[in-house]
Amino acid sequence: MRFISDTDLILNADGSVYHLNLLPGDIADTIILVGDPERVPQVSRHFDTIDLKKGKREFITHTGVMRGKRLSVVSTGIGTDNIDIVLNELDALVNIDLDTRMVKGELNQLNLIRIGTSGAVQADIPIDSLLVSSAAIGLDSLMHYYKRETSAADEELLAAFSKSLNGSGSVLPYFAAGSRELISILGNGFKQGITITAPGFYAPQGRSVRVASAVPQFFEVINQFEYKGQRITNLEMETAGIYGMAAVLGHRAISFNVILANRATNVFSRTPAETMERFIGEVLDRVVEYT
Ligand code: R1P
Repeated sequence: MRFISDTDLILNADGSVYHLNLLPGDIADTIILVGDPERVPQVSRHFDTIDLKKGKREFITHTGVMRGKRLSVVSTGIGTDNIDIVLNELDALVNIDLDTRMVKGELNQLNLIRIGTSGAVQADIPIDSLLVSSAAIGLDSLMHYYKRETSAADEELLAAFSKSLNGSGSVLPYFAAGSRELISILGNGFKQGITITAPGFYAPQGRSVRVASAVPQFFEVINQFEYKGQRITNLEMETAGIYGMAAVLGHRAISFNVILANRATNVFSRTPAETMERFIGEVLDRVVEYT
């Protein structure tokens, strides 16, 4: 077994992982991931007890118990660069002996459940609805840095998408699927589709404010792309990283997208806070019952 050096995995003076500031016993094996740190107390106020509150930078963690089920909620901030940090450090907490710096013999598997906001790209996806990412296409570069296996079918879809988006090609996308098991259990009954994970909010999601986009065909391609009956449903900034990293590390992940905007109809929710509150409750009910 390989020894993990002090700089490959940095620990704080108290032995906690560097960015999350957490010790191994601090997290449950079912973890809700949210982008906004202010969403952490919104989730944990549904717990019957909150036993731990820790944080550093944008990474806030609350751990507690809801109807007998131990749960953690962790904020990731925005983007897949943060997802790289959060998933590696959560994994280290359960799969590396932080005293000996050796990988543990058995894999400890986490359930990672994202509840995030997102914009729909199809006119028929209602505002204030919940959508499950069956898979995601990453337009960021995170998963290009990890050795991973992808299926021929996923590669075919990716090649078709890449051809439509790029033509000559400056964006190198990757494909990452969620946990089939979690999606069939927790996502049952919700609309599903392929999510695009973007490396930014404005031009990388086809928005033009003051500077012209270098990829003017972006929105049209995403809206019209279809491959063997599958289409792209929404845009956000973490899911492909969560699905890709969960798969390489051996964890199970599902991403719930609270649809607050529809980019095809240019409409934004009038009740974003209420909508988020409602779906946090619905997702937690399912998590407590089924995981
Ligand atoms: C952009 O406003 C942020 O909102 C979405 C995007 O993925 C990005 O993180 O998710 P959260 O609401 O979970 O942060």
